[in-house]
Amino acid sequence: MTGSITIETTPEVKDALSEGRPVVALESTIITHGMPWPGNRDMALEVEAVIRAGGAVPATIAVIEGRLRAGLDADAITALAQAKNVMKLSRADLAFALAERRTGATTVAATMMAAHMVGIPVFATGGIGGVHRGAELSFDISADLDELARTPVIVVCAGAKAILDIPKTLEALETRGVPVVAFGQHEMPAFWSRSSGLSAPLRLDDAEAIARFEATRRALGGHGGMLVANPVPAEDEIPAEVMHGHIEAALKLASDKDIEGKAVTPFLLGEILRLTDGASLKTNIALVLNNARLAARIAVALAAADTDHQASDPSQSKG
Ligand code: PSU
Ligand code: MN
Repeated sequence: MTGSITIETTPEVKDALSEGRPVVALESTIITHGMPWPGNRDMALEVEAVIRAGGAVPATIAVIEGRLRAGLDADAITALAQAKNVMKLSRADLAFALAERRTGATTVAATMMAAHMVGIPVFATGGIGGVHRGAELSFDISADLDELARTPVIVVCAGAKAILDIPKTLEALETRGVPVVAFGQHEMPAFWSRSSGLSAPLRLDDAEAIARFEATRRALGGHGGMLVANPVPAEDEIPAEVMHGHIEAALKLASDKDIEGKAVTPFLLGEILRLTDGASLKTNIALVLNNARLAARIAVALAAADTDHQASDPSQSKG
């Protein structure tokens, strides 16, 4: 039995894609498992507004009652933000949710899959999954890393959270051939903080340069994704020294409570929210908005480059 999955798009997303206009994909796990209600809904709607203001069309990806959707309207986002028992979907279980008619939020990995299927080249999020601390014993390495290796979508994040092992995450990305580009600074940002103490493998300073790099990767062939690490704005950051203690406390509690598997990241985020008295959420929202702004600029630059390319090469024209 073979077949193809239909991705349901809103008319806005469908028109933009068919006309080659810029579109930015957004994940939904950050809504259902990353932030509490109602801040999660406010964040999701604000992110979409920022992308529109940047001249691109937002497409939030999720599985709603067994249907894979790219583009959710405000009512659908609000419903998802309050829904209970939403699955957290990665590559391993995206098809399960479709087959079993479940509702699920897509992680970075599953969002990349859907974005690529529908033809969206860039995606904005907060943080990616990575190599967890103690992974040498737990084997807890996010499927996001393998997805970045295989699926050609640019993921704009604010770096890897310091709840992860950032050096090991960078090593794993390098092994998988994933370029990691810090935006506007040499240092790898660490999500709530602008600095991680580690230098990023690559640095670029504007969206056009990222689009040129991507075009060259495509021309070279056989590439997967790219990770753009965009530091949180200085006025919104929580310095690494302040986060350090909270992260250690959250990790200890997770270990005492034997939190495992998919539950680890949501547990740590919730604990850090509590330990910072809500400050981590404010920073989280600010960095996602900042990433959405950059992703829109990259989408605009990519669309302009495609148009130029078609104009100069008649064989590439859509006629
Ligand atoms: N980082 C955040 N918020 C999130 C996530 C990461 O700050 O909500 C989510 C993303 O969807 C990411 C996923 O893809 O967690 C990684 O989960 P895991 O480590 O279980 O692969
Ligand atoms: Mn994991």
